[in-house]
Amino acid sequence: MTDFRTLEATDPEIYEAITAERTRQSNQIELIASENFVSRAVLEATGNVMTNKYAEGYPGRRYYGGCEFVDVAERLAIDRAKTLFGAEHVNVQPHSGTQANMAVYFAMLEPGDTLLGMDLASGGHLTHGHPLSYSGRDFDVVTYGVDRKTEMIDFDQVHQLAREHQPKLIVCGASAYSRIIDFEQFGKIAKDVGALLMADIAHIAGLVVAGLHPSPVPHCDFVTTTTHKTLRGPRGGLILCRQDFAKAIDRAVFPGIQGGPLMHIIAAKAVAFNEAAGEEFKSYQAQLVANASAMSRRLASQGMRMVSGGTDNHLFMIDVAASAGLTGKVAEKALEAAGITVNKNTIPYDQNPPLVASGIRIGTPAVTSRGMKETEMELIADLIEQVLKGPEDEQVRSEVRRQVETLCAHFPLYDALW
Ligand code: DSN
Repeated sequence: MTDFRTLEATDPEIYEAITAERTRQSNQIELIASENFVSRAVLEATGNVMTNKYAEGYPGRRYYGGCEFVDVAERLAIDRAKTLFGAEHVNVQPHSGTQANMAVYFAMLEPGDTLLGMDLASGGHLTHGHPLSYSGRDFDVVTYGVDRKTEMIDFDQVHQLAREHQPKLIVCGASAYSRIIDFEQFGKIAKDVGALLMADIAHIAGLVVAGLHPSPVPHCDFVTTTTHKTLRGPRGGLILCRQDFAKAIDRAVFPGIQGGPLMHIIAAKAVAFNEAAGEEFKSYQAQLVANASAMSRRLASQGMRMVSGGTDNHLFMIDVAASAGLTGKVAEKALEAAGITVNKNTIPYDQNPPLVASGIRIGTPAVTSRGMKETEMELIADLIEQVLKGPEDEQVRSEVRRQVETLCAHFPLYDALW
């Protein structure tokens, strides 16, 4: 029987965990480049009765009755995403970025086909062919990296590898790369070797929508993204493709790799796409780029080594080994203890394994969503510098923690909701 008591009454343990997580998000500085804080409207749309509905299939072609209203939500999500990205075809059902990438591979590749992707240590993603991911298990993977000196994509290397290995699919896009990605150049290489081209813009989707990063859409056969990073929607994935591939992609998502779509999440994606079409979203994206630039410049001026020398987008990487004689693991822990959340990250040509790493990755989508600007970025940079210079110093940690809490109190988060 349906229990209409509140979550607090029915499951105090989970209620407590959620409340504690809200407090954690409110009281710390969130600098994980792939995280963000959604709007109240997106949050509301993620928790609604559409979670009850089975809707295998696509709008107007479902395997279940009673889909008229979820059809409205999915059609809105599709139409809004098409307009937002200027895409010919859109599939809004992937549960995550990993599933979005899997669907493209499932649609286009056979086991043993060659895939050319960016390697993880240089800033790529697990699903771009890493041996521990499905993408590295089923395909013959060749990887490109970055130039040792500039730490930027080396297009001569990409072209040479593409000519030599004749991949069926080239994957561009990254998870830890702070520079503009030249999708046009990738498009030329793919054309030259007769390869399909997929861009994974999970990190930069918001910048692309706002015109702050060149769009991959005119140059790629497929574009995948998550919806929860700079795009500021619910957790989930999205595929854009040329009309020629529409059927293959839709079939690959369902019934290929997924069953029933998460209709409440699709409704929330539609809300986020609507928000992303507005002018306010453009200024938000401009501010988050300005914030990343301000924070990285301040840290560089304090002697920190930035991978590739800086940033063009929402994130940057600090080489903490060269800058402070630390590992990424130690830096991440010390900053966390001081109320600043980042993630350790391998840097190009890293000597340390991923769980230790020589770098930390820093991004500004979440702090910008709270309303912070350049002045706060410089203050945060100073706090980071203090912690990295005294990672074990309890006094430094507690003083930084105090300043973090004061700063957070000036930029409240979801306070009106609970
Ligand atoms: N977890 C995402 C990121 O942090 O970039 C990638 O899957």
